[in-house]
Amino acid sequence: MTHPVLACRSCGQTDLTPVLFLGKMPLADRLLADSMLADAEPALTLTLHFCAQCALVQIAECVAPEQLFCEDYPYYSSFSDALLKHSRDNAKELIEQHKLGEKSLVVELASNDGYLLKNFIERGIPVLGIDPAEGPAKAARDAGVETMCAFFTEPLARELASSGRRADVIIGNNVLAHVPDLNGFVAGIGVLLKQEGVAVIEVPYVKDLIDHCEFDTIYHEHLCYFSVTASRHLFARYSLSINDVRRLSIHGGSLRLYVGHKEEISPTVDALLEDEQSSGVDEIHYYEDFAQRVEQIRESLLKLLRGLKDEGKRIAAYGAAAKGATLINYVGIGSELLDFVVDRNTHKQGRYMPGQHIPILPCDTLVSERPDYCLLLAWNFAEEIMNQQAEYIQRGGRFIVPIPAPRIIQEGSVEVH
Ligand code: JHZ
Repeated sequence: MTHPVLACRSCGQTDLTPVLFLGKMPLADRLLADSMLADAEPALTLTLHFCAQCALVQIAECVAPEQLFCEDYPYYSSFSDALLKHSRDNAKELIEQHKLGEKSLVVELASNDGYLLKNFIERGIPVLGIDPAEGPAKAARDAGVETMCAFFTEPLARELASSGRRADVIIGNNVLAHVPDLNGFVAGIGVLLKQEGVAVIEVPYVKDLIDHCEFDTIYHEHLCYFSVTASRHLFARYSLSINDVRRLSIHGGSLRLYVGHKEEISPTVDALLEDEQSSGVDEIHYYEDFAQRVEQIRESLLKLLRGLKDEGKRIAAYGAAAKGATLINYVGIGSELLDFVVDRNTHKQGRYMPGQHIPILPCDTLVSERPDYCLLLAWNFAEEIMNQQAEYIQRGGRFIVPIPAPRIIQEGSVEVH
């Protein structure tokens, strides 16, 4: 089921340096139904490595994508208002900047439930979504977004291009990290993108991951963790140029790369490359104390939760996020500490967290059950979630934010980094 990679997924170099060993972990988005609880669950090693040749950070393991992004894939983008706004703003800006209209084509790779493409449809702009997960793809079609249920590959790009469907804009948000054949995927972008077109790619930023110790965003779905340095090597191999880049706060810190066939590199790209070089993102030293910092979070979070339990407090968690599965399984937070997890996503409710088998319930359970503390597993949406949970907080409930260092949030002090 998993095959350790022997070579860098981008440049092929075979001498990867280990950075972090998370032990054996369940598959983060494999939420269990009642009928699955008695069966043995897959538990696979999870190890982070650094490629000294092209600076790409990556895990060594590779689970078959068909197993991860199946019909049962529970992640639906539309459950976060902040993400919907982020996507709407992105679409609006692209429509204006590139003067998109009824003769344009916008293709989204990993289009999920159509959360982003619907913004183009509303403005009469033709779109095509491509996503391998049947559940979200069906939701997108039901919402009127034309969606192919498929993995995006270079052969698929050739098929589309030869049938006259080359794209003015290709969007790929949170997909590059999930792709085992990185080179084929990027080659496909080159084939599908019109000569004057732009590919807009969002990836979680490895510098934010390391600086803020976001180790929970490491799971089997996320094969690679990108910097501008590593991305530039990858895209350049296919004569694609990163012409602009923005740092975004979404998902704990992301990069948005603007990629084209023509080289028109903005000073922002060089500035960020220089910043990466001076902070050492392209060298192994940068990653050397990461494992130790992760261990500190594990110890202090366990100490905090056990201390609260010893005082007789009840604790629940918010967000059956994939990152939540890494957090509770690596730290060792089971049902002796957490009573339940709440999540807005109706596809997740009624299921159980992988590994620890903690039940996932609707969000109003927080107010009806009123646990004293709520561990915020979806800490990347802290502001949005705490605003929604004003009643829980008013009645005395307190959130615990685990990353970058475990802390209890006092009423009225929502801090998000
Ligand atoms: P969320 C996802 O990871 C999926 P996850 C994926 N693997 C990826 O690449 C990264 O994002 C970038 C819920 N929620 O999105 C929804 C509420 O209940 O941070 C989600 O289940 N109420 C493709 O799964 C979870 O929390 C709310 O108000 O780690 C958040 O998961 C909000 C805002 C969210 O990421």
